[in-house]
This record gives sequence, structure tokens and C-alpha cells, in this order.
Amino acid sequence: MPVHNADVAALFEDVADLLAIQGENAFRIRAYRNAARTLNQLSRPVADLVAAGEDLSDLPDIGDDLAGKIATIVETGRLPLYDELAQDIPPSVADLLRIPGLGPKRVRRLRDALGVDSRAALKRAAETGKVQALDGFGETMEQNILDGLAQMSDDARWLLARVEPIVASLHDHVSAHDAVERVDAAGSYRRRKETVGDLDVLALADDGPAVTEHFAAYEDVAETLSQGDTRASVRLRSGLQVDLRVVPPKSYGAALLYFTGSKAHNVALRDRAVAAGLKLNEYGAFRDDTEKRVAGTTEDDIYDLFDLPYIVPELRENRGELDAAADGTLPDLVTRADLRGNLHTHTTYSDGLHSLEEMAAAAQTRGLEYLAITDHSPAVAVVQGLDADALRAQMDAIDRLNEDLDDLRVLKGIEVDILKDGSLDLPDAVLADLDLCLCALHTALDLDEETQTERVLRALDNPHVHVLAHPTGRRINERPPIEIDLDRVMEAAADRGCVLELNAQPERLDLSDVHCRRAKELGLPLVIGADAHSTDGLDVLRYGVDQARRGWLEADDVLNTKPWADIAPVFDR
Ligand code: DGT
Ligand code: CA
Ligand code: CA
Repeated sequence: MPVHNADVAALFEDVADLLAIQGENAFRIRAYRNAARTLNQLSRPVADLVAAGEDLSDLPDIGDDLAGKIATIVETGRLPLYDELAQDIPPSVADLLRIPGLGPKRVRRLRDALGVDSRAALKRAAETGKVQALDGFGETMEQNILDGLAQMSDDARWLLARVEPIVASLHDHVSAHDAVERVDAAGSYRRRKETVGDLDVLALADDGPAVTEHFAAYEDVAETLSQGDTRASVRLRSGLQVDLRVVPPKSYGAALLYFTGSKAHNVALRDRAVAAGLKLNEYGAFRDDTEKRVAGTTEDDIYDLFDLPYIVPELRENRGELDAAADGTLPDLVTRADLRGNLHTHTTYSDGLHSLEEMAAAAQTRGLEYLAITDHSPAVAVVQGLDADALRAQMDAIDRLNEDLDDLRVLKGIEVDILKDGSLDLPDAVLADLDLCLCALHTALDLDEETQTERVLRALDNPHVHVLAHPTGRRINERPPIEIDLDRVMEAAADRGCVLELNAQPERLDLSDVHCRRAKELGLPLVIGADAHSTDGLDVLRYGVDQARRGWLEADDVLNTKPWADIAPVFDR
């Protein structure tokens, strides 16, 4: 049974939630949350570490007890402590914590006083005014709960990064069948969309029934939704739905093109086919009059039929890629290999898991030429932030570290908080001595658009600021973007010689693909920032690159594809 890091992390988060609802002590709850964070940031599958007999308690925030629990989960797929807790508190109660404004204490109170044990029960209680009558709730809280419930959809989409390890295991399983020559995950996954609704998998094979049978027998399958001779749909234990099609060689390119989508790209391509007297579907391209097959083995052949060069999946959204292909003006998209540095990094000075030295070593391992250390300032109340003295101490430590480093330059930076009035959380005198300064919003995220936009513009007015980090503050499936006039912000940034970050964290990917493209149109360069909170956190840069590619960005549009010496002037406003 493949147990993925995210599964173990999710189980620990669930335990933390249940403990919190029970009123357990904060220290114990935090231990599970920290462990979940470690697991989510680990680049190697923890199941492999267990199999290799490695000592898990060497991992940050994992003690002997948690190491034992991880091994149990990997080996049995279950955690007895969770099962015990879940007997008292059903998942539908823990789920209430996801509603903005509801913490464990309130959830416990709702349950004890009103018997609320699910979203539906909460909705009924709020609609009948029972919630506002409770001590410590009130009318505003009740309305917020109703609003929160309305915003939460039951069919949240899957983060691309969460789906990746699931695809890897599934790919191994399907490929292992003798009849299968090739396996591709198509659909939104192949287009590298930030979230995936369901997974569309193609297997190249002549013997359909044997392969669909083998697919349905995958050990991670919870439920087979349908199974035929050439296709099957299953739901995995994680809840992800997977649709498999088994396709023979002569149709494989056509099927790959069709099931990669997007639907809008397919429709636009089919219109071109019709205009050319052709019929295009998932089986191939055919002459309209004679039904003769003219292409289908590869995607290349099909694009070639229309005199088009190959179009990479990231661009297939019918946002002008077909015209650009016809004109020979497709962008030469940025790649991960183009990135020379990372400009957003946390360390143990604030909320990072690893030390300055460890982060520098990890950057070297990954072939980066420069690494900006950008810990938090004090206003981020949830973590320990650096005040001016602490920042100066860190700057000295960076100077000392750089003396010992040959092929990596560590840059002195900060992720300074933008305060409610648009001023910054640290004095100009210390900001002036940094190599670069990111600014970011972490509080008062609910201001109206005009106020929020003015607030950010005021921050960018500060001549020591260079980068606006995670500009919209969204967390996919958790928190919507702030209300902000991003066009105005981008224009103002360009005017002032500032840039915006494309934050590469899989749950942020902030800016969106559309915003990336808008920045390019406005001539505003971006930086792709890992926002790394651990050594493995540097590996998320590639998700930022995926997003940038979906936004049509080329290496020239991304500052950290260039040597530090070339871009240093930008950070010297
Ligand atoms: P998702 O699953 O919501 O993240 O998005 P996709 O793009 O993976 O969409 P999905 O799974 O519904 O379908 C996979 C691909 O199949 C889609 O990208 C294009 C193709 N497709 C699906 N329905 C249609 C259709 O009605 N017409 C055409 N031309 N293509 C379709
Ligand atoms: Ca899909
Ligand atoms: Ca599908």
C-alpha cells in the first residue's frame, strides 16, 4: 500500500485537530503540526526512509515517539491514536475547523451546547439564530459562519504537488504490466495547472482488457467506478478520481492531444481541422471525404498537419497559442535549469526549519549561484520575527558565511511586513543596508480594494523595497486572494523599479498564470521565489516555473535567471 508523505502529514494534522477540539495542551498539538510540516517539506518518500531502516528521529521536529508512529502508518496505513480520537470526535466535527473564524474552542462549544456535528448541522443552527445566542459568538460571528459555509465548496481541487507522488506510484504500477509500452498522465496535470480536478491517464497497449483489469487491481484503489475493455475509472484511497484509457499505437498521439486538452484548445484545433477538410478526434485525424487516416501516432504529426510547430501542454489553453504557433511567435518558455538563484528563503532566525548554513549548503547542492535570506519581521505574530538588532546580527553571520563560500553568494534580505497603514515593520536605516528587501502582507487581509491597493502602493513608495512577495495572499483551497487592483500595483511597481514575486509554494502559486502574463504585457519582470522554509523547500521552485510557463514567461522575463551581478542594480533603487 503506497503511503505518501502527504498522507502521513494529513493524518498528523487530523490528530492535531482532534486534540485541539478535546482541549489538549498546545505543546502536544504543535508537535503534530510541526511533524506534518516536516513531512510535507521532505523531498524523499518517508516510506522509503522507513524501508531503508533510517532513523526518522533525525528529521527536524520528529522525536522517537513520532518516528514510531510514522513507521506504524507506513507499515499498516493506520494510526491507532487517530482511530481512538475519531471514536469521540467524528471527522465531520473536525471539518468545522476549516470554516474561517472557528477554532477548536468554538467547535467544542458548538458541539457541547448545540449538538452541532457537521457543516449541515452548523448551517441549520446558524440560520435559526441559535449560534448568535451562544456566549462568545454573537450576530457578526453567526453571519461570518454562514458566509464561510457558502464559500466552501465540497469539491475542492487537488494541488498539483499533492497529485505528483500519487501519479508517480500509479505510473509505476500501470507501466509494470507487460502489455504496456508507455504511460502518460494527461489532462490538467500534464498542462501543469496549479490544481487538478481528476487525473486522466493514458496507457499505450494493444491488449485493453488486460490493462484495465490490471489498473483496477492497483492496491491504492478504493473503489472502481467503471471498467470496460479500453477504459476504466477508479477512486483512489486519497479520494482522487483517475480515468484510464488504453490506446493502440496508431491513435496514441491523437488520444494524448485530446485528453491533454484543454477542452478550449481542442475545440479551437478542431475548428482548424474542419476548415482544412479534416476530422480530428481522439482516434486520429481523418480526411473528411474519404475517412482516410492522415495522422494520429504522435502529437507532432497532428500539429504538423496544420503547419504548426509543437505546442507544449502548458500553453494549451486557447489563449492565443494557436495563432502564435502559426505566426512563429511562440514563447521560448523559461525552464527550471534557467534559474540561477532563489530570492526568498527562511531560516531558523524566524520560522524556517534549517539554519543559515544548512540552507546555503542546500542551495549549493541544487546548483544555485545566489540565495537571498529573507526571514520575517516581528509583525508576523504567528512566528518569531527579526527586529533591527537581530537582523544586523544575521547580516554579520551572512558576511562570515560568505567568506567561506566559493560558488554561492548569500544575500542579505528580509521579508518585511507591510503594516496596516502601508508603512514597514522595520526602520529604513536597517533596510538600507540589505542586498534586497521583500515586502509582504500577512495581516489585515480583508481591507477593501481601494484601501488595500493604496496600502501596498505606499509600501512600494519606500525606496528600500524591491519585491512584493506573494502579491495576492491567496492560499489555494484555504484563503481567497485579497481584494487588490493588481494592474495598478504592477504599473506602480514598474514605475518605481520594483518587481513582483511569483511565489512558488504549491498552495500559493501567487501570482496566477494569468497575472504572470499580464506582468509580461506590462513589461514588469518577476522573480520566482521558493519561499523555502527548509532545505527541501528549495525544490518547489519548479512549481513556480510551471506556473511561469503557463503565463508565457521566457527566461528574460524572470530576474533570477540572470547572474546576480547583472540584476544587482535592480536591487539598488
Ligand atoms: P480538470 O480535470 O478539471 O483539472 O481538467 P482537465 O483539463 O483534466 O479536464 P477533464 O478531466 O474533464 O478532461 C480531460 C481532457 O479531455 C480535457 O482537458 C480535454 C478533453 N475533453 C474533455 N471533455 C471534452 C469535450 O467535451 N470536448 C473536447 N474537445 N475535449 C474534451
Ligand atoms: Ca482531468
Ligand atoms: Ca477526466
